[in-house]
Amino acid sequence: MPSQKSPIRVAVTGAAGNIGYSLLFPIAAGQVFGADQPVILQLLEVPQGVQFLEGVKMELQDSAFGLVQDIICTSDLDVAFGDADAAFLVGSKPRGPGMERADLLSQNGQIFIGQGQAIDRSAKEGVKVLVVGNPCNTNCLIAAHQAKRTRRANYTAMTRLDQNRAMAQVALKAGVGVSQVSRLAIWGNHSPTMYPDFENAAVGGERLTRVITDEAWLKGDFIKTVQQRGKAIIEARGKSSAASAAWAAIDHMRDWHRPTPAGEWVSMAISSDGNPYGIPEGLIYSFPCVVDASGDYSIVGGVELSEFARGKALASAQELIEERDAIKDMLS
Ligand code: NAX
Repeated sequence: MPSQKSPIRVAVTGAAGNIGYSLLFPIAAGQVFGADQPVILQLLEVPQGVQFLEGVKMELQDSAFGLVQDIICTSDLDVAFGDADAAFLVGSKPRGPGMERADLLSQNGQIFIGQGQAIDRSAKEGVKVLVVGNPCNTNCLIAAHQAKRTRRANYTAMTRLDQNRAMAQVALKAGVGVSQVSRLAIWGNHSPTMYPDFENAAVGGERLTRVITDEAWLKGDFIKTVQQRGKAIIEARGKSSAASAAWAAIDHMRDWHRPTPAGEWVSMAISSDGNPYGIPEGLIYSFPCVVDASGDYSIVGGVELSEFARGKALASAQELIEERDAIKDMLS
């Protein structure tokens, strides 16, 4: 029987790219917004990408998804973000040969100024924005800076892939299923400085550090493996993570639309303003969060950070301050 709900509009940028290809089908199948929630897909590409996008649209049509009411392929920002309820900002410029990090920040910054302005002009006031395109925390900061009408707190960046990677490593080490691992939050930037907080995590409801007592592994190889996982995948596969990144985006957005189950946390990179942990303000920084029944997130309070953890959390904040300094003209 067709769903009685009215459709929501979901914008996806960079939709013809690798992550886009893995992301669109689960959205269309109801795995993000619910099995009874119809969707209108509003897909954005650069003009030279629209032709490929038309091919993706044909495949989406051929999948005969009952929930998909329309598929719009465009390179017009206001069409893509028009009345959007949710936006996945995946498209960005990859780092080219000889390109400095500062060039990457500034070239992507320009994209996210334009997209931020278009979202603020055209999307729904409460649009939920997830920035995936790298450097995602700072791209998100730039886009959020344009939010005058839309809700600035709803501009978030993705560290869920880092959380999922950390959970998988812990599960492998402990010899348990990944569903046994909880409260493993990522602090900081989506970059090799981020910190997976194993000290507050649990395995099978027990403190992780009681289950995995190999402290040298936790403080050494574990953190390093999670921080360097993206690079390891490029080396092994010859291409960057795509399906796992898409699934992390699905997890992030799905978990932002439902109350977080008791005892679980979700990592979300959000505004650091007013955070209770002394992380410098004015950044998009990943914290352990929970989502309430209205679909609003908040930072988990009362998490104890050891001196080791605090050092790592602040080092990642320092990197974000440097990224922000590099694009400060875009925030004026
Ligand atoms: P691809 O290069 O396969 O696809 C990107 C797509 O974006 C291309 O089709 C391109 O035409 C399009 N695009 C570029 N600029 C655009 C613009 N201004 N407007 C609309 N579309 C635009 O990259 P893919 O593997 O899909 O990765 C996308 C982004 O995700 C990259 O920035 C990547 O670094 C980032 N990642 C972020 C992760 C995270 O955890 N936050 C992990 C995975 C991934 O590395």
